[in-house]
Amino acid sequence: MVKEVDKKDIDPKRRHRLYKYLREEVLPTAFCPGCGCGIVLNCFSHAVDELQINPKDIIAVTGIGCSSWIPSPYLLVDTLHTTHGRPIAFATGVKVMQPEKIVVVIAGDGDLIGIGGNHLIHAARRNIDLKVFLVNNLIYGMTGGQVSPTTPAGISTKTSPYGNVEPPFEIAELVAAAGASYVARWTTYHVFPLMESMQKAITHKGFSFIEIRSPCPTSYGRRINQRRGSDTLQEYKESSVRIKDASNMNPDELKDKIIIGKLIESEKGEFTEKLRQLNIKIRNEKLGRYPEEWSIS
Ligand SMILES: Cc1ncc(C[n+]2csc(CCOP(=O)(O)OP(=O)(O)O)c2C)c(N)n1
Ligand SMILES: [Mg+2]
Repeated sequence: MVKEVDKKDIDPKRRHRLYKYLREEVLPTAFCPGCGCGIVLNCFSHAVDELQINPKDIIAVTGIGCSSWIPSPYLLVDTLHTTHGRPIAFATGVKVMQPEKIVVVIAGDGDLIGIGGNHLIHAARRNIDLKVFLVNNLIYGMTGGQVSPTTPAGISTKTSPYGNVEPPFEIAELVAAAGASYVARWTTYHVFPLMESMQKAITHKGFSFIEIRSPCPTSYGRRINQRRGSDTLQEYKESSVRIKDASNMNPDELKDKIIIGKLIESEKGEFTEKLRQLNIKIRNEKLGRYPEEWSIS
């Protein structure tokens, strides 16, 4: 039998440095064996640690789904566990009221692209400074495996038992086209590039979006003969193509490939910044009507 170690007995100097970003009282995580959510949590914690960010400066917003558990309850930052499909709407409100905070959204494909798809594309269009990490496991994982907007055509799921007849969204391309200023796609196999991309997203000013392809052996993998998370990681290893190599390949060669890397990185006006500038302009133009102490700079 493994002896339980009382956490109070551990020498603080020997404790892993990432513990300070995690809510220890709820560890270990509730994720299934082979789930990619733990890898995303690990990469995000490393990214924050590498950037030496004070966790108090982060507000993490999430919806409903297995991937929504990554920030809430596991991250030791201020978290807002909202309703299914609504994290970007809540995060927009948070960012408008607290523009100095790093506002992060971590949620799933069902949440951000299915029910929440409208919020996603409009937030990208506004280029609001949110850091959105989409955990794309190609399925509604938490609710038992219903078809999602990223489920590939032909796949049999709970709600498409004879095969999915819908084509999936190429979500990173869609978000880039909608106006986001940083967009990348990685998988949970590519942990170091993913971590560096998260650092980039965190420091970039504007709507930053990373599609993270992530295994769900429980609700999706078993449908495609990937019963272990490592089977899916093997697929990511074999099927991923760097974006610069993909540009020299034809559509047949790119069939069933995962194109990884940075799709877009550009500088353009950010929503809350523009809003603030406008507020200053209007308030100062009308200053005569207000007491001096109300003026803002
Ligand atoms: C308004 C509403 N509709 C449906 C649900 C049921 N529901 C909870 S999680 C979920 C899907 C989660 O899928 P995804 O966002 O991809 O997250 P995953 O579990 O795959 O990480 C659904 C449909 C809900 N909670 N609220
Ligand atoms: Mg999902």
